[in-house]
Amino acid sequence: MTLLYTSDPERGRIWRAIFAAEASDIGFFDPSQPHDPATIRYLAAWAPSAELIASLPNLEILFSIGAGIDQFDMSALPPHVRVVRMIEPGIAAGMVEYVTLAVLSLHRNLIDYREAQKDARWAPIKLKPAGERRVGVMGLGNLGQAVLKALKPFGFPLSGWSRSPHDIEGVTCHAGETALHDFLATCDILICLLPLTDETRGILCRKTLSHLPSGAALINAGRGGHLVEQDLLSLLDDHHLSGAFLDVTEPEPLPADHPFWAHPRIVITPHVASMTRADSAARVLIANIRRYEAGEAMDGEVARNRGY
Ligand code: NDP
Ligand code: OXD
Repeated sequence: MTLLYTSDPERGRIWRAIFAAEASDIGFFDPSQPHDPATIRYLAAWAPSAELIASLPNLEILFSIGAGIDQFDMSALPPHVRVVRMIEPGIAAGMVEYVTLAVLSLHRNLIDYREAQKDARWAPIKLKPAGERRVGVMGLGNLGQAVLKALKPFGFPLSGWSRSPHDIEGVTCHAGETALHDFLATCDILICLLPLTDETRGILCRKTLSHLPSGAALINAGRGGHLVEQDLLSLLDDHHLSGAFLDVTEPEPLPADHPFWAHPRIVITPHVASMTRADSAARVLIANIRRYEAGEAMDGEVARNRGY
């Protein structure tokens, strides 16, 4: 059993130590170490090149270092290779913090106060109770559900939208394309936590965002490819939308001359909503390799034909 690890060296050092202490039967290599490519059965990577994939004739599983797998070039991956995304508590904890920060900032008018401060303007805005601010999450997976659970105690009316039906206590759940417009009509704050697939690329566009109530705000922590940038700019400029928190853009990094940087109603963060935590992720990976070796289902295995 041999794993090749090709992501950042700092995490690699932590992983190597955990593998040595807790799973010494699994060989742990990085590309700088001499190794026979034919012995590699598992690859842990963020965006492996087609050349690297082609050089591993006995690859069985590609493990993503992160929650997303849209960065993989699936056309370079032989059909029998299984793909597993990362589900570990550090990613969910980071996302919960980021989305809570963004929802509370929007709910408490932080964008307006940031603007007022620039002009030394003392301009209080009447408080709106949380019970009157409807929050909706696109994507009811691992992260969407963690975020909804964290938002519940504030008292926001909560809703969610996913591909297949879900039943989550305290959340009005909608499913499928035909339910999208009804869902959007109930979101004063819309949070995107979808994976990027052929079906979801460009989903945050004028056609869909126009169904949000007037004055609604957007939080995109999914992928930059979900958003049609020009549509967001024109909906903000028309005052149909009141603000946006964007953690993800396309491309990344966002070019220095991009209009998002200077827009007074947009808050940009550089894809930092959450980060894979090295220690917990190493243990999740070891557990998944053990499950696979035992013929059991792996946590986070992706349906390759579905794209997530
Ligand atoms: P999951 O796979 O657990 O959940 C995905 C959810 O999206 C599911 O509820 C799924 O529906 C829903 N979905 C997928 N396709 C559609 C569709 N066509 N229409 C409606 N709903 C759809 O993913 P995670 O929660 O773990 O992660 C979500 C995404 O968050 C990642 O793919 C990544 O892009 C992003 N991310 C961003 C980070 C950041 O730092 N900004 C960090 C980590 C992740 P169903 O339940 O019916 O299958
Ligand atoms: C991830 C990410 O997918 O950091 O984990 O975006």
